[in-house]
Amino acid sequence: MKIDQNWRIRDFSVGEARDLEVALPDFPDTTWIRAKVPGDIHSILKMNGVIEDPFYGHNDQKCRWIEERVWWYRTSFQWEEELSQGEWMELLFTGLDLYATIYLNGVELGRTDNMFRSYSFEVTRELRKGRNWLAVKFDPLSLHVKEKTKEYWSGFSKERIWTRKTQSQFGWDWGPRLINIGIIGEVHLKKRSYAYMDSPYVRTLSLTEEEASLSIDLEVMGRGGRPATEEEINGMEWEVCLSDGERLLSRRYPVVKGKSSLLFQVPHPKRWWTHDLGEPFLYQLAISLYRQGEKIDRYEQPFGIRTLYVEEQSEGGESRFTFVLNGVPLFAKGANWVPIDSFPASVPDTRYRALLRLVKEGNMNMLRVWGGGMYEKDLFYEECDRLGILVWQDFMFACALYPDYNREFMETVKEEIRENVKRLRNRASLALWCGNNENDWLYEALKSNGEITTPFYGEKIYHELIPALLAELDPSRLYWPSSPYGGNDHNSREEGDTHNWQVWHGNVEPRRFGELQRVNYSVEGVSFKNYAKDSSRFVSEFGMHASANRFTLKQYVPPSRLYWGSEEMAYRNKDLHHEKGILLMEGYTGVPKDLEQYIRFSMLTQAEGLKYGVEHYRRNRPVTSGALIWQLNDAWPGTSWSLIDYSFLPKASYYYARKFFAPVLLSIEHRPGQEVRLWVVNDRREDYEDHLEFLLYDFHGRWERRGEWDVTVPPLSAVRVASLPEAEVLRGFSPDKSVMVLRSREGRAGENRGYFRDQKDLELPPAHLEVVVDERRNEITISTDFLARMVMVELDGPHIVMEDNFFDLLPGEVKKVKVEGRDCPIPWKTLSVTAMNGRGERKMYQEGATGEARREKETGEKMRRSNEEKSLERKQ
Ligand code: BMA
Repeated sequence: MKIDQNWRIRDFSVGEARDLEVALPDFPDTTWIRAKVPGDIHSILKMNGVIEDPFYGHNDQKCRWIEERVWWYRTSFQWEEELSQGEWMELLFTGLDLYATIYLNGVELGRTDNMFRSYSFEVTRELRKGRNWLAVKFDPLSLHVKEKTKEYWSGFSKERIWTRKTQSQFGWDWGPRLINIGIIGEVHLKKRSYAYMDSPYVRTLSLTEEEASLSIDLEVMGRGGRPATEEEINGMEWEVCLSDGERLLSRRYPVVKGKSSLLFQVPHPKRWWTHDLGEPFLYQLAISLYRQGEKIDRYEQPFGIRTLYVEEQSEGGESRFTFVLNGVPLFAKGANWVPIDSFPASVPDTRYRALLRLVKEGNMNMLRVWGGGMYEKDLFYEECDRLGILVWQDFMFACALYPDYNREFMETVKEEIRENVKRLRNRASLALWCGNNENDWLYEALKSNGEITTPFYGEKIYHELIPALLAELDPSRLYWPSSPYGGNDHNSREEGDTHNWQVWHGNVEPRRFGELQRVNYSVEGVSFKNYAKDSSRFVSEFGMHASANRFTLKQYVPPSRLYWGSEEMAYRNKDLHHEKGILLMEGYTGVPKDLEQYIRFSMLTQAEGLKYGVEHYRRNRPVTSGALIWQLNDAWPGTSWSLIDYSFLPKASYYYARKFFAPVLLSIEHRPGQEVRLWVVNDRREDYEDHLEFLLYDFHGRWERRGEWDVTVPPLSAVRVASLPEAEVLRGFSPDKSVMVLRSREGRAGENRGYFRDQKDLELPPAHLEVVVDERRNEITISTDFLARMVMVELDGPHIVMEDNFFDLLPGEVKKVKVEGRDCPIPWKTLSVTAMNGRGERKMYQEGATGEARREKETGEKMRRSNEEKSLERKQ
């Protein structure tokens, strides 16, 4: 029975109420605020109009009082069951954030201190026939951490290290401090009968075309959460069923020991693949426990049959970090996942599904669940299994030293790890366990800089506790102590995984153990061109900022403060040293002068920068085997490294990612003055055969072909097709007025384009766009006279996804774009289509749903045109 109805909340100041009174059944609560469970206090208060939207303006600061209060939840429920012999009742909380005390009918059941754990209590005697009252009290965090040591290294906040909750809630470099409080998971009243099974562990031991062999580890538990006795298991049976929708395999096994390991054979198995390599096929697995013919417990979950390991050394003995799925060494393409919202417990499931759908559509095959967030909800892993997306799973420790000398802390951490490993280990998508985010790397670097003088607190967690627990609970996956890790220093490009923060943060790389960690804040120091020097084995973080979309900014920034350079815009950017972003743009687009330019310049720099990096990394396969962008999403409407903003409007970089992460990539490698190299990267399992052509266009439409090649590219490889001297490619074209085009003649792979110069040095002519809108087919057709750079289609709505956006149009090119409103009907009236070098657009509406044919006049010098566009025009 789920207890999710009639919850109410109320706050008190510390010491104001007597706990045992508030917990009593007859304590008056009818005037309390109605509450959603699961959920969180902020969202409940917002829903009830008590606080304004914390994301609007500086409202987050206005809600700081919430974390200083004592919050009570109360509900009552009816319970009428008769218990038979061998039966008992348990009350289960799957998520409490954070310091909670639980009362049933006025009796204190226990206290909690870890939001990453679930808590269950036997309540057989405390339950009453009829109405029962449940109350949960949450203390302010400060009560529990006030007296704790806070003098050693912990990024962003000192108190967070003592609290086992999402660390980024204390404020991070991409989000504000918003401390969640509340019943964040489900509450269940559960009947148990004689015994139950403790999280079965199922894995693929061996896999061939003919047969898969699964091992299933099972444990029977008795009342009180202790292993069942021999007497209790006497006469019990396991039943394992595996169904592929048509075929049902089923076997029964007697329970001979409390802990058993079964083998289960699957003839002609269908494999689970990532979506880019095959079908993520899932069987339905059901395991039941029988006692004297009667089913007493059941576990059910989709299950993917696959093998997966990380190859750390090539056959030739070179260091590698390559995920090998069903024998296929893959290139991991994806991003880092941060909590979906500052208030994740209140986010509807549909939002998770929508974001993960964008991940798949963005051609990503791996996500890293980053260690400053949370072990995600089951739904997240369920979707990753279903969609064929691998998960790099961090344990939740980030950018700090953790008090591993404290016994209570270590005990709760141990339980947290035990529980989450058991919860997630059967997921086909789960690829790797990682001890923490950046703790090993930054500890050593900051110690060498003299900023840290203490021992490496937390070391025992990642280097002793976790590996020992995993050896027992999940030996099937690689455990990687930290990210980045491996080599000299921990962020070494010669081994393991790396975070490339040379770009953006200006870190001077490479560095060795003991050396100073230096930064270079200059155009060259932070430039994305530095990616070209990076031969990492696996890059698990790299990225740069871009503005959120205009619609998102308008939703959350008060109109009077919506301009470039406003204090409010700066407030949205939580990173230190805002000049880094300016330097990055300065090198590529030039420094923005207004909001319009900031949106365009930052988005273009991010998109082109990530393209530059990812194409480089992919061309470097097999030495480099993974590129995970920092970061996929935003937990609030801020300015950050994200590809997709808080309104689920993709930035330019997301649309670029669809192309630069495509399984077959045609790539142009070029640095000014150097030869032009043409590549094909084939991440598929089959040969790629094609006829490629390489063309040069000037911005006004003249074009010439520079070469044609028949290519056969072996599976899982990067091949250089041609190297051409720059002068030979240019022949009569000017480098600041032309663009290279590499395309498949049959259209078998996405076309790629490359400029000879950075954006700021291009001589773009004023282009005129023609836009035809077909509302009935949700499609727009855009064409241009001259090269149109960064054509941006905007509509005033959340979660509008296009077939393509932020693209360049060649002179004379006509492009159709499908538009999808995934949350709302498409607000066509707000449509705007502009190019970076646009000199006005003409829109024509085909007969729309209204039945009217409309035609808009030439908009001419549009208000929204940026100064940049004007100055570019003047140059012509
Ligand atoms: C890495 C991440 C995060 C951070 C990001 C951007 O350090 O692990 O901690 O948000 O870089 O600075």
